[in-house]
Amino acid sequence: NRLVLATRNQGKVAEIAAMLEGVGVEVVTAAELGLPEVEETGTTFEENAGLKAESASKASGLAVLADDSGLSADALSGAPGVYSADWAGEERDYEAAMARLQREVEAAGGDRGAAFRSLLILQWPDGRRVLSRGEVRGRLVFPPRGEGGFGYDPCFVPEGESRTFGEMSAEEKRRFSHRARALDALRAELGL
Ligand code: ITT
Repeated sequence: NRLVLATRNQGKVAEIAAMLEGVGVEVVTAAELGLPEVEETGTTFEENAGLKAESASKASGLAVLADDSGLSADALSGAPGVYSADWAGEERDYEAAMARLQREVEAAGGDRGAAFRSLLILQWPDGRRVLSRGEVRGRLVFPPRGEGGFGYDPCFVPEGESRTFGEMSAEEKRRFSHRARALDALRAELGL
């Protein structure tokens, strides 16, 4: 009962593996299996999650779970969105990405509204797919705060909170997160 996490992002791996504890699947990662990296040429979360799911499925012959996600700023009409990882560049420099976000949001009038979104695709070896989405609204804070989580977590405060995702424990982030909501929706869909 193995499930491949079709991601190279260790932050996603940690969160998804923790959320799947007790579900009765053995989680293996794309890196552990030496699966090829995928070029994310899509322009939507759905397309990119589909590319990752298809590639890992073909290469492993196992059931796979892919996540495509990102942070969308209201002031920037949804950017960086699908391009959230691109903003961090090859070096995965999220301090630079958050500094750019602050500059662009301020230049665009300063609206701090934002949302994290996650799109999950579970794909079986026969090609069958189930797709689910999760979202959390909140606001951007600068300078970023906290060492927890990954990516843009230090500059995002979910609605109803005063701390950033970066200032929360993994368990606390999970109470709000787009990824937890998408995975809950997926489990509901599957009756798990
Ligand atoms: P894989 O494609 O291998 O899964 P990736 O990091 O490139 O890894 P994406 O293409 O989906 O993943 O890019 C999503 C980016 O959005 C990710 O790199 C983070 O910067 C950001 N992001 C998504 N979920 C996040 C979260 O829970 N906390 C902080 N940042 C997040």
